[in-house]
Amino acid sequence: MNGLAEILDDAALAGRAVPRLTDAADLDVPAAYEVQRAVIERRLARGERVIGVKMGFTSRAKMVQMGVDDVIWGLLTDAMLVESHLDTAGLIHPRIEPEIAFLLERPVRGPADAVAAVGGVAVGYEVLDSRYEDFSFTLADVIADNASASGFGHGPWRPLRDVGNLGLVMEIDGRPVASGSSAAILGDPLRSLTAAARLAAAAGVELQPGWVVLAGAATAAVPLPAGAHVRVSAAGLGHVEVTTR
Ligand code: OOG
Ligand code: MG
Repeated sequence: MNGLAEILDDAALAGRAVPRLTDAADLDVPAAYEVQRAVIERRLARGERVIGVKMGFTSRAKMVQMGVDDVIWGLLTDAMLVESHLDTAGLIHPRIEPEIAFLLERPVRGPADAVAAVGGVAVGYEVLDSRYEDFSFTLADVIADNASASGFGHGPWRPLRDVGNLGLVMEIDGRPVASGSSAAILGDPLRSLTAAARLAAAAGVELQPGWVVLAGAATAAVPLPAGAHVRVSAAGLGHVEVTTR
């Protein structure tokens, strides 16, 4: 697992794509999550901290775009949190997608704890940067690659409210590039939060107070160029912006 994790981690550090692991190795889903964990361990060894989890393929739009049809999860570290500017120079082929984010204010030991643990909800975005050539992978490949996680940001935290059907719009340089409804995320992003709690519990991970949970994109991701201004808004949650260079 460590050799495979090293391939992916080096690819991320160098900003250079690698062939899919499954082209050369037999990798099933449990083994892929072991590789993912080893990738995270390498980040932790460099001083990063886990600050949340992300869900992937919780909407049909994403499943169809990437040709994968299982919900997956990955881990977010503090180094992935984007404030208002992102340098894309070190990235391979970044994409951006709108997200709904939850902030936990209590530990979550299992799905039954999840909703009561939420301290806030926000509109967010995720920057994906698959470490694989052509952004192409199997389910096991993308799990090993920490679900393509690269960066994320969120708008102001709001008290939890019904987020089951919020209009989401993502604009680049003032032009709408993706729009949809939060209902596309498993029918309600709260279901994705509960699923995150279930997957984490099964993996022996306790979600911590202060952690962020990204529920998954409601729309397909779009290429993120340098020198762009991106704005993602969700009805009732305000907006979040990021400028790339
Ligand atoms: C994998 C990550 C999927 C989401 O929100 O569905 C994801 C990818 O599309 O490269 O983050
Ligand atoms: Mg995502």
